[in-house]
Amino acid sequence: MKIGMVCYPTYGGSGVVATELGKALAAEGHEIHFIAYDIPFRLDHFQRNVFVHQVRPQPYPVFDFLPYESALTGKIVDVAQTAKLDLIHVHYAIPHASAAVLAREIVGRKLPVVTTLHGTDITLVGKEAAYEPVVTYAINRSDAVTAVSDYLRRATYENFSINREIVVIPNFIDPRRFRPSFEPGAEEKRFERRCFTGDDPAARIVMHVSNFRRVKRTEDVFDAFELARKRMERPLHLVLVGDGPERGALERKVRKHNAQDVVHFLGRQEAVEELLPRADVFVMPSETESFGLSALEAMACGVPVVATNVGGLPEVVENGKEGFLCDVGDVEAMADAIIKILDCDIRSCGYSQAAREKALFFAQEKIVPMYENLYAWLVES
Ligand code: GMT
Repeated sequence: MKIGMVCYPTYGGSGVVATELGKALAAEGHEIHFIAYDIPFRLDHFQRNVFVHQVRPQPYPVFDFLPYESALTGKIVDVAQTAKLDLIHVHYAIPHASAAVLAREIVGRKLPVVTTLHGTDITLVGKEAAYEPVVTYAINRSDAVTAVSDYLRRATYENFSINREIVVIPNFIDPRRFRPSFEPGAEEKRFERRCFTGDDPAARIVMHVSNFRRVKRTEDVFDAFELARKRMERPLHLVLVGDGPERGALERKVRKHNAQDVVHFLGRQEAVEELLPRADVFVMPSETESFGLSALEAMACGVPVVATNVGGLPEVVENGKEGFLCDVGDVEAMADAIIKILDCDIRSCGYSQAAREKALFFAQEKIVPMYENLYAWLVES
């Protein structure tokens, strides 16, 4: 099949899912055409059957704002005609879904549009009065709509006037790429951790990966870490991966608490699968999270998760099994959960094993065929 994959190329879960899905489908022999304003950030190697088409809105003196949606629509039309696309799959409703629906009208032939809802396109920004009618229209006029969790599916029906079916296809990981590094012995993990912890074998690492938007509540990561650090005998380090609007404020807070020696800001990193296995616990204190892909990636690396009891996170993490779920903002409970996880022996600890086993339910080879079946049904029907 020839598939147009429309996504954000930035550091964020929807772009990651689109890119990993495109790569997996290309490996199966499908021809994948990514359409985005830049190279998707996880598309870091050449791969057969993968093509990239950049959207470049042209400036003009009357434009205060560049008409990105028109440029995107034009690009989808162009790629659909040139590459003879069978189907368009858009990730994140705004503005991708409406652009694809309009492109389908312009192309004027059968060209099914699949829209995958990811999170704030429904739960935050999509609900804004300025966008809501367009999001509703685009969802209702897509040929198929998927949501990454049952929570997001329900939230879409609650917040929009939707008159069609929404199918849940959860996010996925490649279990061969995201895997624990501490099996069979703990030595390797200890060695890999040294760049953060020095030579102390008792030291432990708390990790957080995000795009540092307000919704991620990154200050809570530090507050929970500090509380846990003060109560624990062993040295504790916090490794923060990613960048975004809240990073500056957090850096200032870390300096104010004089914690620079134990808090490591790595900034944006491509190969998170090399970092996650070095962690002992992953913290995701988000205000809302439709799924929590980075928590799943951590779990696949055998890292237990402390997260908030919101959105789709309970569909990924079962409280007390693969980690703990706490109320939003309850940093005391998060610190208790961090301590509970770190106090148990890393090899015999059930949390790590449970985390890896749960992540295997979301293995690429189980989830990607769900999209393939949906595509085949749309193209053949
Ligand atoms: O919706 C967003 O905030 C953006 C989006 C992204 O591109 O990062 O994140 C969402 O999609 C991810 C992939 O499906 C999910 O794992 C995240 O939970 C979700 N983010 C939120 O709901 C805040």
